[in-house]
Amino acid sequence: MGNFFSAQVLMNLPMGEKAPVLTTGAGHPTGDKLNTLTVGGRGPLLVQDNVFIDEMAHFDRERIPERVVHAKGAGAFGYFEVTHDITQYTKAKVFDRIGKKTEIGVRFSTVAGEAGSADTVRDPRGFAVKFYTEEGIWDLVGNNTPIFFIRDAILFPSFIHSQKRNPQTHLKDPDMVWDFWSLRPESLHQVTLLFSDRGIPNGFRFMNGYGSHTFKLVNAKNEAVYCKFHYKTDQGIKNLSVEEADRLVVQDPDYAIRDLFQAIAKKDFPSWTMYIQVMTFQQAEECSFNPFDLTKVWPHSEYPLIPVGKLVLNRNPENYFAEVEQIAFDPSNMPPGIEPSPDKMLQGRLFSYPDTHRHRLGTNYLHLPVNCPRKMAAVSNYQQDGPMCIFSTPSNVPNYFPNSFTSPQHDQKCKESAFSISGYGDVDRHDSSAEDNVSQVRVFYKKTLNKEERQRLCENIAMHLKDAQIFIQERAVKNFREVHPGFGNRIQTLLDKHNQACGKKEPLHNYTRCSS
Ligand code: HDE
Repeated sequence: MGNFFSAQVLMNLPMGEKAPVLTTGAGHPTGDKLNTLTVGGRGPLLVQDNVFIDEMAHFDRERIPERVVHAKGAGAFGYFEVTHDITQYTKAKVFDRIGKKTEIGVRFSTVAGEAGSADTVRDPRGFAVKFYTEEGIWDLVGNNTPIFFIRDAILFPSFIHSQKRNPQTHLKDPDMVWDFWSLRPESLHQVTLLFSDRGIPNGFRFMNGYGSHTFKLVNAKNEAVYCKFHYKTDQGIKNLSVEEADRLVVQDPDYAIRDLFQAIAKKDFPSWTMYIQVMTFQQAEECSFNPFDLTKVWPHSEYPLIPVGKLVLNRNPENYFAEVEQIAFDPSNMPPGIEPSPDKMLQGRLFSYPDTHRHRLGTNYLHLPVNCPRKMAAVSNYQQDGPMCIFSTPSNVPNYFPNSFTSPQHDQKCKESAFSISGYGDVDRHDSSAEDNVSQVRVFYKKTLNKEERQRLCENIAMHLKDAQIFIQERAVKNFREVHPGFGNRIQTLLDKHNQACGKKEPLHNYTRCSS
């Protein structure tokens, strides 16, 4: 690639070494970068001032669309090292021997806020991992929670609309948030987790990560099992209290980015231990709940955690825009041996991520260095052209397939595993809303949380729900009572206090309530 001066080169210049000559984007050495070319000292600019035009035209185009969700984030790089043998489950070469190391890129993020928002707010955290494997890129694009608000991808755009800004007032609107959540009780599990202590992680180093979805692993004998990926922080879990988080929103809205960058700069490299859970196809058939339902976890008592390896982050980005703003994760990037399950949310994401990258970064986004497979997985196919095309088929190879000449050939060994869908039933828009939405939430509320954590959970919910209209509060409390009467009653008691104190609240919108 060209003789680009990356910060690396400049930073490594020995003291006293002559700095490079300043150039235009086209490489012309520049004589004067402090004054525009004018007629006399007071005269007008000349359009032939290429130094000015080159600089200003590029400046006008510096911003690309921010991510529609997960806009605020931090990135770092490092490696994944295999510590345990799981080749009985998967032929994926990233796992093929203990001690094997694979370069990784990770981006942490909040979900609902814009790129300039604070990163200490109550919000799930993105935990996206890019493995530059010898069989191409593997993107495991998860969150810091093993579940999600919804179980059908078609609801996602509306879900996100309800969490972001009101289209008229441009304000966050508790009515929108709680109207959507209370109308979709499958959100109860993730909402309860979100308002627990883990809803405000202390930065990105002290939280776990999850692939969240159910995936499929296929071994060398083409035998398949279902699996879930977990990465547990080796730094231990640490959360921010509501008070600390509120203070940081004002005093240090980039707290989490700073914490990660400074830790790595000080060589205090954060790491996570990767585990998988495994479920056979037989177990999936007999499972008491839908094992592909993203609002549910697989109980560790029934599907124990199996250790796999370590993720270590030991390099900060050289340039944030080039390596973090432009890194593009795509759940459909899976090497042979790792495949999607029928999880409706994962299926929806297989389309959406490459689609959004083509919009945000252009059709050749995989040519960008941070997204490009490494040399050992050199791309060889018949794709060509498109804006910002950096690689294309060599001139001595046809640009079509099949052909009669020496050219890239497919390899049957890399085919996806075949599976039968006979037991799946008819093609229909199957309504999943009535599936069990409460039993795993009840376990979390009654068994996982202790008394103090339950009290803080109810206070956190009431502090947010209090700003929604009464009829929405009532519907939400009814759902929490379904989980556990004490859960709903405790929230209602807290709401009564707030409602008495501040009386009826005027909605931030002028929607007319429907009769049903
Ligand atoms: Fe995302 N999500 N998502 N998401 N998501 C995006 O892709 C989407 C979901 C997650 O640091 C977008 O590049 C759909 C679950 C992370 O660059 C977009 C659905 C989980 C990131 C998108 C979901 C995630 C994204 C927007 C419902 C956890 C940031 C910008 C089916 C398992 C990755 C982008 C990064 C980003 C679509 C739900 C995690 C629009 C359609 C569930 C960590 O493509």
